Order: sequence, then structure tokens, then C-alpha cells
Amino acid sequence: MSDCLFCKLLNGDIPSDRVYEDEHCIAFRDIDPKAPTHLLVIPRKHIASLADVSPADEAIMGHMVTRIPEIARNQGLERGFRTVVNTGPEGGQEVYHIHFHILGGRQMAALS
Ligand code: DGP
Repeated sequence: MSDCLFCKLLNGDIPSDRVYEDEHCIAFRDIDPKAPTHLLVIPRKHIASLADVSPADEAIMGHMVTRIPEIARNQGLERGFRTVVNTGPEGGQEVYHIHFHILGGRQMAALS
């Protein structure tokens, strides 16, 4: 998608601090971190949001989820981390290329 920020980041038009990449996904540091470690994991395939995931995306979604523990461990988050997927306007989603937030390095508050 030519007008998608994260597609531009994937193809190098926008710089990013990548901490992980493979054939299906990349992980990079969030530009506006909400925790000492704040990463985003995105698929190379453009999927707008979790609400747009289809059965055809099962392998990609499973792949990303199973990479998250390794990505977190490599960033020193052995004591735990929070994973967030904001979906749609009321979900607080700002960038419409699906992404997992990984937040860690401080104690997270319980969800209220
Ligand atoms: P969300 O609200 O869930 O759509 O989160 C979007 C996140 O993307 C937000 O935490 C800030 C981050 N972000 C926005 N633009 C850029 C960028 O150009 N580079 C990086 N690294 N992160 C970005």
C-alpha cells in the first residue's frame, strides 16, 4: 500500500530502528515509547487491522505471535512484557497496518 506509513517503513522509505526481521515480519522501536522498551511487530503483508484479518492470514498471524517471546527475550524482557493490539477508531489505532505493541522494562498497571 503506497500510502501506508508502515509499508513505507518496511521498504526503507522511512528509517526505523529494527531489532528483528525475517521473511514474514519485522520488529522495530516505537518512535514515541510508552515504556523503557517499546517495540512494534508488523507483518510484511499489508493487513490494515485485526478486524481485517482473514483465514488466509492464519499462518502470518501465528508466525508473528510465536516470534514475540524471542523478540522480547532478546531485548532483556525476561521478567515479562505487555502485548497490545489497538483495533479501529475506538480501539485507539492510529496506523492502519496491523501491529503488536510489545511494552516492557517497567511494572505495568492492571487494566482498569
Ligand atoms: P497505534 O496507536 O496502535 O496505531 O500505534 C501506532 C504506533 O506507531 C504509535 O505508538 C507510534 C508509532 N509510530 C508512528 N509513526 C512511526 C514512525 O514513523 N516510526 C516508528 N518507529 N514508530 C511510529
